[in-house]
Amino acid sequence: MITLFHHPKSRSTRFIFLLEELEAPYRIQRVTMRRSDGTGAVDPANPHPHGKVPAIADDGVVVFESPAIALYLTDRFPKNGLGPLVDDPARGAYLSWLSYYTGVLEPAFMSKFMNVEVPRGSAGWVPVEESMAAVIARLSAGPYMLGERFSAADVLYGTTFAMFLGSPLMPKSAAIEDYVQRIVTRPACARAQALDAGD
Ligand SMILES: N[C@@H](CCC(=O)N[C@@H](CS)C(=O)NCC(=O)O)C(=O)O
Repeated sequence: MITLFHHPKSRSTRFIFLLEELEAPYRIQRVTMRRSDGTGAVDPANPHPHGKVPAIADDGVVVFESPAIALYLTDRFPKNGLGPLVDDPARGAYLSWLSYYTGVLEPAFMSKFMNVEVPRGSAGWVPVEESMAAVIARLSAGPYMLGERFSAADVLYGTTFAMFLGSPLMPKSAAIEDYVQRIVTRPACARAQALDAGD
């Protein structure tokens, strides 16, 4: 049984979406967290080393950081094919785009938000316009990050883009708008929204 350490309307909401897609056995444990307005506090029940969400526990095995959690869950619950397994040729793209999500895409958005120029050649990420161009190129080859196949990577990318649509941080793109529609109209996403605050 998976325990999801969750705070409403945060990065952990998308893991309710993923767990619903996987049809995995899980329970939600609501935790407090520090908020950007200075309110809130780390919850001692949360096993994440910085008190962030998401984190999961699987019969005592703790996993934190979104790409690691996505990979762990899709390996652990393969029934619905939400992540290519180790012998699948699509595994390489899957690992790459999962890692890219927190290694490049999120820092790219954060740099723009903070109005900080990305130091080329030393930073491990790139400006958001360059990052989004790579994602859009990827999506021109198929409806999902892995081409024809919906995966946990789309849960991360689709929910993030849904949040940034219309924001000045986000380059305008019809391809991204269409992609967001494909992801957020999935029944599991609606179930996650309903479960988000009222578990
Ligand atoms: N790199 C982490 C980021 C997690 C994260 O920053 N989550 C926010 C909520 S959306 C949080 O827990 N903030 C509270 C804090 O920073 O203490 C991941 O992708 O899982």
